[in-house]
Amino acid sequence: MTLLRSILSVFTVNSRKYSLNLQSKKPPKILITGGLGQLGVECAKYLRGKYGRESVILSDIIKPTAEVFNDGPYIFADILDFKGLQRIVVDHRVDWLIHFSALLSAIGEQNVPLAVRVNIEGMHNVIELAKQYGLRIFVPSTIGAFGPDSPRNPTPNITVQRPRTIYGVSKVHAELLGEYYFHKFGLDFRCLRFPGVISSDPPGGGTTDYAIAIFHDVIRKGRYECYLKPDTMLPMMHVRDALRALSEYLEAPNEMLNRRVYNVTSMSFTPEELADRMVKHLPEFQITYRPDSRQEIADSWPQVFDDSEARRDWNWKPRVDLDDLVTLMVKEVKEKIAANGF
Ligand code: VAH
Repeated sequence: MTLLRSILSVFTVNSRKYSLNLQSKKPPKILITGGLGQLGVECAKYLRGKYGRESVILSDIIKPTAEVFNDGPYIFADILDFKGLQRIVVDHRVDWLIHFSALLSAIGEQNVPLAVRVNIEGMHNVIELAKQYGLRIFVPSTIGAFGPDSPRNPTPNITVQRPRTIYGVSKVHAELLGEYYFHKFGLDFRCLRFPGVISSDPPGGGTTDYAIAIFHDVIRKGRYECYLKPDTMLPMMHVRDALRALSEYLEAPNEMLNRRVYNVTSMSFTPEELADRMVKHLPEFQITYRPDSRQEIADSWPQVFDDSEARRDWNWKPRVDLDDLVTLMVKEVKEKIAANGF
């Protein structure tokens, strides 16, 4: 037993033991799909920090930058090509799958047939793949999985879900399909409903993206025109909390999980509140408001997210509050603009 205890002690990260199946002594081999979306690159960096550079394979159908390519294993993977996915799982002996491929809320509304193919057919492929190869599979869901009939403040983990975007519909489908495969086949399906995730990488077709674009525009141009009304409250989270939530949830022993889909959040704020906090760091800037079609989407979403079940079951706890988020974003966006000039 002492040998096992010493091996297990090697893997203590951030005072958490990650749940190893006792057979294998190696860290899990992780495949990330949709790797060049908002979360992929940062997620790969974070998990490589825990499991080693070669343990995390980033994939997408787009050519990566040299920086991303040199950061660790990167391969082509089309989630609409089931045979290709099977080959990757076999050739790379994948254990865990993190499925980030999806068209987000605003861009999905502009191309519904593509959103159906990528978000729904893609989900069919990865869930069947995970079942066939006994993978642990993580699929992100969203506040967007709720609609105008759902209680908005707070929005509990279990309540009516009638979303009004194809993105939301596809994510409710993913949640229900994952839970079905868990109950029917014992598949280790895990899903977190994220609020708007705030990272320094430019946004990608969402409705909460104003909270990222505002930093890029204000730092570059000293002004920002917001497409949501000043008092539009939405749940939000800094990417550091999002990746820690994902990782802690993926490591949680099955016996801790009473659900397979959990709300998680860090805070809720409005564009006005965000701008007020930014003034401390960026004195001279102008914000104007010109709501567009995304206002209707935001008005159908939760204002405050209830993540009490995640806190109860696997000890989720956010660490980055609004002031930290603004400080981190000002620093990181300035660095990105200085480095890339964009
Ligand atoms: C979007 N950022 O706005 C995404 C997310 C929580 C919102 O799903 O579509």
